[in-house]
Amino acid sequence: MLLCSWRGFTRVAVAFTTAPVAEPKRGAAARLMDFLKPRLIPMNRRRRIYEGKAKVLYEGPEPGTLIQHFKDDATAFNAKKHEVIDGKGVLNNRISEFIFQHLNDIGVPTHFIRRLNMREQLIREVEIVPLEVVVRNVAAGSLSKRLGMEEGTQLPRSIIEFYYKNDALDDPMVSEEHITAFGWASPQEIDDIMALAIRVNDFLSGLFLGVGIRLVDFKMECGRLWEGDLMRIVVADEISPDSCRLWDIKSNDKLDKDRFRRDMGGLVEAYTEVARRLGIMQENEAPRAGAPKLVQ
Ligand code: AIR
Ligand code: ASP
Repeated sequence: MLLCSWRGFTRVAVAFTTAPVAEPKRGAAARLMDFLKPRLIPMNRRRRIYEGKAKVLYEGPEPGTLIQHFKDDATAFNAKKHEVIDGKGVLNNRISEFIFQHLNDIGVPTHFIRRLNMREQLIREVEIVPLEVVVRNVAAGSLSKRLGMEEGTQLPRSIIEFYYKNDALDDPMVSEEHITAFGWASPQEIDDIMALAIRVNDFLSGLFLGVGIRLVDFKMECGRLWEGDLMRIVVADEISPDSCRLWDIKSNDKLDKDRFRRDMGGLVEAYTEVARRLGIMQENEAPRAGAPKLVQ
């Protein structure tokens, strides 16, 4: 939709510039082209749509778009633990961009359009399904706790779980029965969500395995994207070391948010390592002591 209207704009613009316009009044052509100029809207003038624990959503430049801004805030246990970790937002923006762009490229629909700058990306506005969809390949975290299974145990097959997004309730685990009975998603939508979750898991597992990382588990969120009267379920939010468990294949070193949850330290170094292995950060971009700071 958006891209179409942009293409439309481009066509209009070309028509204005190439048509043999008879002596336009001075300045008129320039004014007609005004909409093509990037407009810099100061942060404090933007309309804030939603502020979450690690991200802010602002109104986008076109109807149906939003700007997703990655903050440096790290929270765990539903914000009972909170810290600001310099540089985390920049890393998550880049890593999530990389993953969502690849998902788009292999035909997995997502809300992602493009990255705008070090902390922000342009996304399609969707209606978020109030579920956290967790896919697990290896036992860890809450599954290990709940079922008394040692962390690191390979699961017999990938397991999909649903949690109801509600901080006050600590995101309780729910079944398909709860989801359909309370109208959070329809049976057809649950099927679509599970199909997406399996494709994302296959893609991510391979991607990370290729760079020596085991995808233990991850969380994703889905949204309803409306295109006229048609609606489809797309992958939304972010996929980053904040929302995945990533272990080094050889050493089992944790390269994810468990470093923060478990007070292990070295979070930015771990996220930087993930970005470096994926080929996102150029060698000369690696944070160095005393180096100039990345854009805030
Ligand atoms: N997750 C769940 N809620 C928020 C996040 N980020 C992710 C965790 C982990 C997976 O979901 O980062 O990758 C499973 O989490 P848990 O705590 O249920 O074991
Ligand atoms: N992101 C959630 C929180 O901020 C849960 C977690 O990651 O542990 O509490």
